[in-house]
Amino acid sequence: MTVKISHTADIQKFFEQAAGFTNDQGSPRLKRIIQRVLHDSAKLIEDLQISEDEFWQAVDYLNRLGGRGEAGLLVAGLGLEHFLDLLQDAKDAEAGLTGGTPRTIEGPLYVAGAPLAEGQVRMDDGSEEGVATVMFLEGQVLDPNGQPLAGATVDLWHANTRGTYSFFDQSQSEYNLRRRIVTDAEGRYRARSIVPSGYGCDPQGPTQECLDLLGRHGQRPAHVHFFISAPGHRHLTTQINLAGDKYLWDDFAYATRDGLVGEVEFREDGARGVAGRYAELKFDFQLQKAPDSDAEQRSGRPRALQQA
Ligand code: MBD
Ligand code: FE
Repeated sequence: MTVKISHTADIQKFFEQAAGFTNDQGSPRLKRIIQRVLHDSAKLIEDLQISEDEFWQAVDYLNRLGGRGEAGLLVAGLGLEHFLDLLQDAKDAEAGLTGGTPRTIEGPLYVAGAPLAEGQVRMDDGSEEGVATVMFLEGQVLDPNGQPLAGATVDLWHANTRGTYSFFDQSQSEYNLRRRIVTDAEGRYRARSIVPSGYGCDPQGPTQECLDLLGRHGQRPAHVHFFISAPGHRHLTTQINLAGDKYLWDDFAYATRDGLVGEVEFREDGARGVAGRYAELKFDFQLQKAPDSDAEQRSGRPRALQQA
């Protein structure tokens, strides 16, 4: 027989008190959320008969997760960040806000304030020359009618050949493989960079520890992240995931979507002034009209900012 008490009036009143319902300070919104977290946690403890050992292991896990700065990684790996996209897609469909390039998750590795360039830029610091394949990444930003958007901001970031990101990988130079490009008169952005490798969770970290217990890997396909914005248009957070990658449709973070697969073409014709093999990746983005000015901005998610 399983004893259950979380539904009783006494316990509910107790958690309401713990969530601050009986005082008039603080945040009514947070009180409501915390009361729900407490109630749902108690119900889960009862329903799954969580042992004390399991409970305290979970508390310790959260300490270790935060200590390693991996909370954003875990929510991506458990599909919750992708769920937020699916929920927003459903809200958009209901509101008739459709069309344009699909959104997909930002992930936990953006850094604000990357160097700003007009039209074109080189993104890599040359430190992987001879190891990396040079990649020319270019395309147009288009409005809902397919007309080019001049003056749009393309804020892009990606990993190096080892699948790691500058700032989080302190061995890389500041803002390596991170740039903001303002589109030219034809709505074009052009970047010379390197072909990225896929990301893998730290095998020693708490996220991978959880994934191991779920029988899952922690790998992402090679990809490039984008924030695209333009006055009067809806902010777009998306990624290009690279065709041919083993993990393209087996992404631990569930970011790959139809319409977001990039075909890298490899060439060896000297046409770009690069000796030997290089890559081309062409990708256009189409924005929606912003329903209001808030929609022009990215979310208020707390993000890293490189200190000079
Ligand atoms: C990444 O590079 C990434 O894009 C996501 C979503 C999670 C972890 C690493
Ligand atoms: Fe990434």
